Amino acid sequence: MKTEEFKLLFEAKSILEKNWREEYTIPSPKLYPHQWSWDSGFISIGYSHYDQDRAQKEILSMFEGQWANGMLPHIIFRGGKGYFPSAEYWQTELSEHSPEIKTSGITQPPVHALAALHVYKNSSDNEEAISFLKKIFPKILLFHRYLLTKRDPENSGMATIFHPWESGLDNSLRWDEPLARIKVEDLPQYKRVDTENVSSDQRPTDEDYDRYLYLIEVMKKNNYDEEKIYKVIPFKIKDITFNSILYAANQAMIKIAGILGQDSEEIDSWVKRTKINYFEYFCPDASENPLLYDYDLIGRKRIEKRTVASLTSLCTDLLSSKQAKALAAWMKHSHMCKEECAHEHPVITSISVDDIQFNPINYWRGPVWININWMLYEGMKNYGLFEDAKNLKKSIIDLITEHGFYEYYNPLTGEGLGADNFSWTAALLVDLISHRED
Ligand code: 9WN
Repeated sequence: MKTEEFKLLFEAKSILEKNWREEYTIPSPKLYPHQWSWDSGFISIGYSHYDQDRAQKEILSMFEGQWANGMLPHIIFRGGKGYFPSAEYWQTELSEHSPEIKTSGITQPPVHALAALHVYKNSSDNEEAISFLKKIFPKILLFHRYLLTKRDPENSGMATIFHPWESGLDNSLRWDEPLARIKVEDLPQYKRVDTENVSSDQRPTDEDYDRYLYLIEVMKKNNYDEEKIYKVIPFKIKDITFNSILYAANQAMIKIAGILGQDSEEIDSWVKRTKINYFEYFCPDASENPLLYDYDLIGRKRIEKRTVASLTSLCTDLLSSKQAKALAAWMKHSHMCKEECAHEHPVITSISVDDIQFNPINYWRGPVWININWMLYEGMKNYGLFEDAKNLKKSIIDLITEHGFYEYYNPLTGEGLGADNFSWTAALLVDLISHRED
């Protein structure tokens, strides 16, 4: 390992060490003082390269928040100060399914099976890893069953999200139109704290926050009962990224079932269902336009916004190699702002750089996010695009080397934005540096 890489690895591990809290990791001390669901998945992948015990604990502790109906909440409130909406705001005791431990009432992309498989593959103690898989497998199974039943009354093989925060890409352009439909009524007074920590031009607008909270109010009024929520909530999306991850996670679950010698019939049937309907929902005419878009169940149409979400189907094995190549070409043309960049970082932006709404500093509306770049790097390898994957990996590492471990980055200057000492940036860097196969 080169000295520079060694230093970077040391820094990444120190950030994870600072953010570690005995059995889980906070995303960042500044903005996010609790445990977040998909963050935990990414973080455990980092640990899996040098601390198997922590990697296992990270995922297992996240499932302490699992609801009796299988729902895995997006936050477990762990007592940290300074985050809103707080546990008191969510009032999850309104649901008969919520656990003793305080959580939010919505979910996030199901990356955990993928993470668990990484943990197993990178483990030094195989016996421990098998015992970990035995514990985690039934919990993830319950979560996926929840997503493909309670969140999929259409039986499509694709889960529906009820809130932009469930997508993990909170204020993406994709949600502008569905959110604009919402008439916010009777919203209790509240005070944002995120903009006390991070400049408001890097965060969602107040109007968006009103809508985010209004959606929570609708869920509370319906006691977090999915059947009732389905009938009344004004935001119902089959999200392309969420469902591409879910499909890949189900395939990881089939592998885990194989390792444990368990039956995978139910998971096989989910995968089959997704295969049948995926293109119908997201891209009915792939030969005309290779981009895949979310499906808005209320607007009854695809949300045709040119964002990085359209590329995340590279995480599945559902594309033909022609489609995968077309996506990769579009990615280069549209998402890597090489020429305008002060620093030459052809990493992938969250919004197409030629979109009129491209904003280099606002959250999911332009900046570069490391978890998404990492997923696309993995996705390119799925389709044999090794040269592209190798270049992307180098660019991610260069960006972090030059600008540090941030939540997101300005693609025009490379400047780090949002929270600093960000855990998944550190963890995925560890994973990238530790990969030897390319
Ligand atoms: C709301 C923790 C989370 C990530 C999300 C990211 C951001 C929260 C917020 O931070 O969302 O969940 O308050 O902005 O959008 O992907 O999991 O890192």
